[in-house]
Amino acid sequence: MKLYASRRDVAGQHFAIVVSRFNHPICVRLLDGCVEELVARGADAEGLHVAWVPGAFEIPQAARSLAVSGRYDAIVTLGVVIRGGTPHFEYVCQAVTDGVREIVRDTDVPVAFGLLTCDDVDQALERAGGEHGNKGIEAALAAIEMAHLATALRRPPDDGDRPRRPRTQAPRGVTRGPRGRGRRS
Ligand code: INI
Repeated sequence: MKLYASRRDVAGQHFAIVVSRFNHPICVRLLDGCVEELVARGADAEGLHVAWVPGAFEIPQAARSLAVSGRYDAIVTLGVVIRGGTPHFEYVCQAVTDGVREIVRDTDVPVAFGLLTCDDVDQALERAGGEHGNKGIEAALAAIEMAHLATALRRPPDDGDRPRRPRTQAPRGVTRGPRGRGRRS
């Protein structure tokens, strides 16, 4: 049996973080938790690249640009959406979720989903360093683990004489970079 080991140490990988400015005080807590975790696990603080965006809706656009640059082993997305009295909440949450999922599908670059979707500010604070932990830390850990796994899965071990299946084609508009990453053609 071949086991792809889970690794939670940073070993020379490069990470970018996209963080939303909307609900800024809570987003800063997520960002602090994320950066502290990456550094505690071996990342060079100077090597972490952080892109602020106005609101959560803008997260996928920035994350996609970073992913297709081919410079990062994983992207972390951080933001806070708080339910109001209109359906706006649902539209923003859906757009971010769909957008992040599409980046992963199109580029194969891991994107950790650190978006809080809460009914009120208290719920968000509880998940940004409060009694329910810090989702920025969880997103950092997911990014590290998936960066290792994605690298390992791009070069699976040779399993003897078992015939290889043809590689699936990249989606239209995306070509594989030298390290197997998605790049826009
Ligand atoms: N953006 C957020 O990140 N969180 C929110 O709670 C939020 N609410 O509630 O409106 C929010 N809206 C802004 C949105 O993300 C875009 O920045 C804006 O629509 C401009 O495109």
